[in-house]
Amino acid sequence: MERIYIGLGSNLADPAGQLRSAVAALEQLPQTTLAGVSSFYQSDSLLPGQPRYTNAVVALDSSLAPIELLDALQAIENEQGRERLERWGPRTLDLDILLFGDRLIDEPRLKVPHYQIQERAFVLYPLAELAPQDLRLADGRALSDLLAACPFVGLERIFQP
Ligand code: A4P
Ligand code: MG
Repeated sequence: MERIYIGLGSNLADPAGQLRSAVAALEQLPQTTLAGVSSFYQSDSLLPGQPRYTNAVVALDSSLAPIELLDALQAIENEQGRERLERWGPRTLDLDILLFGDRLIDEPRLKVPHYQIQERAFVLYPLAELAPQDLRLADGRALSDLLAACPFVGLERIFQP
């Protein structure tokens, strides 16, 4: 079993409902137990002209291999109506593998830790609700240092599920 953190995001078709459906789907994954769900947060899109996002982080304990998990996440995205019209386009559901145990993964389909974690308050703050305070990423960076360098700006905590 490895501890995995998944970032959830949606900015279409009832985002909070999309996130709740995704949590229910993650709970059903084989060889996997749900270990925690963060609060939900709203923030403006990184790209102008898109609806605001709702984001959250989920902790899983799983014995799935990383690519098996990625396949399962993409199946959940597709089941929830994700259409890949353009990269970075608005989406009903985005599921990103943020951290996977203490693995560093650099494959064409999968990079872990997820890129730009350090710039994204909507990832770091929900992650910090679930992770141990002394968490280090597989590349050695301390979560506490990333948080200290990424102000809680523009984030609105909407509720605790
Ligand atoms: N991929 C590589 N590494 C990973 C990983 N660790 N987890 C590959 C998941 N997938 C990974 O992703 C493209 C490809 O990345 C996948 O096929 C997979 O093999 P995608 O989900 O199809 O495309 P995308 O979501 O458009 O790209 P990406 O890079 O995930 O977009 P971002 O960076 O997530 O940006 N503003 C706010 N406030 N909140 C947001 O959540 N999200 C975005 C999307 C922009 N602005 C936002 C938010
Ligand atoms: Mg994605």
